[in-house]
Amino acid sequence: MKNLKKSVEAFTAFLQNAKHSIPWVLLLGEKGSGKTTLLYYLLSSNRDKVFPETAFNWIDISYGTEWFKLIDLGKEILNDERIIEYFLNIADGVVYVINGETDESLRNSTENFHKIIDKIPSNIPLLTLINKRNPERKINLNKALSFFDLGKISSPNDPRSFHFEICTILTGDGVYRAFDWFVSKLMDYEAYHESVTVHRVLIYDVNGLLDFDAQFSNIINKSEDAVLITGLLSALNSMTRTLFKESSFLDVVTVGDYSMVLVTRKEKICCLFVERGDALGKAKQIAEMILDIFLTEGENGRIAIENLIEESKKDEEVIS
Ligand SMILES: Nc1nc2c(ncn2[C@@H]2O[C@H](COP(=O)(O)OP(=O)(O)OP(=O)(O)O)[C@@H](O)[C@H]2O)c(=O)[nH]1
Ligand SMILES: [Mg+2]
Repeated sequence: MKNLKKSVEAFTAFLQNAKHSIPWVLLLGEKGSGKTTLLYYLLSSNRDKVFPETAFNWIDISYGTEWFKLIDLGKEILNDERIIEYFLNIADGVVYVINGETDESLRNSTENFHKIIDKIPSNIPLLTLINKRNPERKINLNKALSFFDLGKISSPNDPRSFHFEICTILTGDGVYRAFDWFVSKLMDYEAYHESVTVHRVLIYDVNGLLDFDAQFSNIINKSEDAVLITGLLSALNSMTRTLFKESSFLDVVTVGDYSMVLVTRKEKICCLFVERGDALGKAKQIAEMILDIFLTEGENGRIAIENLIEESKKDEEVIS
């Protein structure tokens, strides 16, 4: 029991601190409304319609060219309000599945929905699926919406991005229409645009002499380290060229938590120290832009280079 408590604590601490490289989406809705069916439908629309009973699904879903993580808490876990609140705090979006099988189930489901709506942060998108409206029990959206108190969902003082869709998850009817909206909202968040955190920039010539050094954090913070790394990279580069003939250059070296991204032009090599897992294509673009500045302005370009790196932390538009 003690061990279990410990591992739960460790897991929740991990969740709290985990970096969301893709958005995390929490599935909510009363038991039997169709959450797990939805998860499996998104995972593969051709799958057998029999789902394993699990307490907790935590699965990366690809949607077109985008990815998000879907968190499906089984019915036992969903009974615990504290757990739901906890997951609402770390979610980047919520999908609420309403059981719309009959008018009565729709009424019950919307009651539960209204109980929790205040706890769903208004700065994340909310998709509400009114499920199980099989063709023989069609309902129009206006009628379905009359069960909801829209003023509680979004108000001028506390607006939120929300969308309703009537669907039959079992056959997929309506699911893509709903997720086209939802995924585009999820991806609007700047955090999921590629960002690169540069810790240090070194520019050296092919002979291994250090020309430029700018530091943005305190990893490898001694100047002699920069000279040492420059020498090492230069040696590795000339070895690469000897081994693989003429124009081969190193481009990425990953050590520990950091990656060194190298770009070469006109006898100069720019090395960026970035976070492991950062978008490497973008890091290379930044390195090329830095080299452009350095080759035209030399040391006078330092401020332009520093501005470029600040921008790359938050805004992909600068680079693309
Ligand atoms: N008729 C109909 N049945 C559906 C539809 N979607 C799901 N179901 C059925 O509803 C039942 C419950 O679906 P689940 O996906 O397990 O529901 P859940 O929300 O994950 O339930 P818990 O995990 O118990 O909270 C299953 O038998 C599904 O086949 C639908 O669109 N139409
Ligand atoms: Mg389920």
